[in-house]
Amino acid sequence: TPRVFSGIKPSGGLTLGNYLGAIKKFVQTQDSEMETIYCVVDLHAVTVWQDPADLTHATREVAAGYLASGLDPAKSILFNQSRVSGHAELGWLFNCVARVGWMNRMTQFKEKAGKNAEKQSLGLYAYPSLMAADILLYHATHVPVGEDQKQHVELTRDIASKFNHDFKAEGFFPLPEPVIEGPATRVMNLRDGTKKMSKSGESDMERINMTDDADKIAKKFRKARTDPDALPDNYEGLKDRPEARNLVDIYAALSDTTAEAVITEYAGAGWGQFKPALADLAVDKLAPISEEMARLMADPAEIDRTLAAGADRAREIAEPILSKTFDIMGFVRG
Ligand code: AQP
Repeated sequence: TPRVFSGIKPSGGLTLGNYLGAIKKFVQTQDSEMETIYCVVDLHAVTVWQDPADLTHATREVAAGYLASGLDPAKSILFNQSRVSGHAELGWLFNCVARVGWMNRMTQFKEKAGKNAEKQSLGLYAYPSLMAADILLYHATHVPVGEDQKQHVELTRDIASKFNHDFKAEGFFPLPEPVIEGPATRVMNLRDGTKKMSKSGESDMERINMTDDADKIAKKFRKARTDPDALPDNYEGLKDRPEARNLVDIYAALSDTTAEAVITEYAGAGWGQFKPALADLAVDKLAPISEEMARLMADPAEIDRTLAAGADRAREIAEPILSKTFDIMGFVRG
């Protein structure tokens, strides 16, 4: 059966990018035929410094974000990565399958490391190999992600096929497909339309957090960078206007329509009209979720129980696959 795996790092508060690019799609997928496994990938978060108390808080907050957005632990498996030791174990085996040259081509590492590659953790560099383990530990076939993760899913396919080939285990690891659909596969930074919106971006004004209140959301959209022109009458007209296009894409994703339909509705509108409409829409969609997140966060023990129960179910799927992997490679385990 097709199986879906995806995850979110607890490296800060959830953003509108995480919501539209990931969580919203995860929730839609849980009602399909596919088996769905969603993870709070805490082992990935520590590839950059995390204050321990912040990691604890963010782990629960990401879990609360999933649940408040409609993820149902009865339909999907929801857990945090570090509770299932198979991720780290398979991650190590994949470090020995993946090549240094492959890692050198990963654009996310280059973007995150900037000129300071030498000072980054070894974990940040090897991150895509652990991500491959996250997916393949469950023999997942579909990986819903934002555009920024496409290259890592492609690397996962490379690792799977090299493993299958090297160990003469054709077909053992499936070659998973990235699922990148809809109008908000890459939500951009509100202050610079050429950069993606990130949890850990420098300024809070560049992102909408899922926990922002109505005033903050309105203020951030009001101050969002745009150009002086009105909205064009077709989507093509936004081609060289990254900030404007981003706001239109966000509007489309929030209202479950296409960017073309939004343009048709707002053709010729100025920002004084469009931005408040966008802010109202965002508040409308996010307020019930952030209220529910706050309610869930008031009982951290309950969140922890949900994650523990999900981890038990995840382990049941992972253990035979990991065990078979060790066998294929010739490890003595009996
Ligand atoms: N701006 C975005 N637009 C669309 N999708 C996005 N995602 C993240 N940002 C956007 C998607 O959210 C999922 C979880 O991402 P992640 O938290 O594991 O890692 P990330 O992509 O590195 O997210 P951030 O917010 O940028 O975190 P930091 O700043 O800590 O590195 C993925 O499916 C991702 O595509």
